[in-house]
Amino acid sequence: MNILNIITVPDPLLKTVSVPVTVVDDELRAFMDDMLTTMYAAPGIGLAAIQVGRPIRVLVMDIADEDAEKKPQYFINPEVTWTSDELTTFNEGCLSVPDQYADIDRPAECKLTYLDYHGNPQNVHATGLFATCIQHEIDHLNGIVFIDYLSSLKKTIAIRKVKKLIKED
Ligand code: GNR
Ligand code: NI
Repeated sequence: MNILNIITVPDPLLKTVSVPVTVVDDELRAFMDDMLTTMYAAPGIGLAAIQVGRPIRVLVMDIADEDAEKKPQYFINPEVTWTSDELTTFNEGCLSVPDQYADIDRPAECKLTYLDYHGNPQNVHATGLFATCIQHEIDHLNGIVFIDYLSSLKKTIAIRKVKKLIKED
């Protein structure tokens, strides 16, 4: 299990449109396990492969309560097949935009197809925090970070704060 380096804005890699996975093998599973270890260590509730510099359509998530049992979830090549008209607002954060938060509107529910840890096709109807988080992660696969939804002024301020934070480390 390795903790990988999480890249932060304004790293141009975060704008990459990630490519679909063609083979689900032990190498990919080992990488997804490292992603999960990295996410738990951060700590975060989701992580897309591009956030650790690898442009493939893979994400991991665990939205279980901190004190509850861990519930790791792996999504390979996720595709949104339906979104609700109803929106919901969530105060989002991102490991690639450390310490910055903003209210973001997204469809309250969505359905998706994906491949699981073993490469088997699955589908799921996501609601609540699951729906918000998976849409945030799928945005990463498409080169989108939540601050892209903010005004250019708010986005510039957020990036400046992250740069300052990184420099002080
Ligand atoms: O840890 C995270 N928390 C979070 C909170 C609200 C909405 C989305 C997220 S995902 C984020 C981890 C991350 O950056 N994933 O890409
Ligand atoms: Ni994020």
